Amino acid sequence: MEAVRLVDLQPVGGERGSLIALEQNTDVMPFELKRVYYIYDVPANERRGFHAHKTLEQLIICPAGSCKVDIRTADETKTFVLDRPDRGLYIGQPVWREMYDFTFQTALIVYASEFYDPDDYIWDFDEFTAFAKCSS
Ligand code: T46
Repeated sequence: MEAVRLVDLQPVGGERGSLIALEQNTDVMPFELKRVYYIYDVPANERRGFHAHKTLEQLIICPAGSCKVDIRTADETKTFVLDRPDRGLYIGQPVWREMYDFTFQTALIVYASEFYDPDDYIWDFDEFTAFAKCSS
């Protein structure tokens, strides 16, 4: 499975609006869910992320507004635009991520495979590059 991929989410829709349900251990969320957090009120010129994880897998969804996510793996650099509630970004590892260009009232919801653990973070880009080479 690719370390980073866009996933289409299936809305249940109709005249009353739309609903998307997510379940753990499925194609869209291929891990056991341990944590959910969300990010909002991000100033337009702010950039977040700038780290990788050693073990964490995540599914990131932008149900309102939009932002960009730059992704670096051992062999590629890619920019994803998250601007639809029915599309998510799966991020495994080793993946360096940076989020930016948040529009007004953007919210990002993140489903994570692990509890919060500061020791799982890699903040140094050179350390990430070495880690990514070892992992590939
Ligand atoms: C990621 C991207 C997409 C907690 O106390 N618990 C948590 O579960 C998280 C995620 C963060 N925090 C604290 C740690 C910091 O004091 O919240 C503060 C902001 O966290 P951070 O600077 O890591 O936020 P982002 O937006 O740069 O990164 C976050 C996640 O940390 C990261 O895993 O992949 O969102």
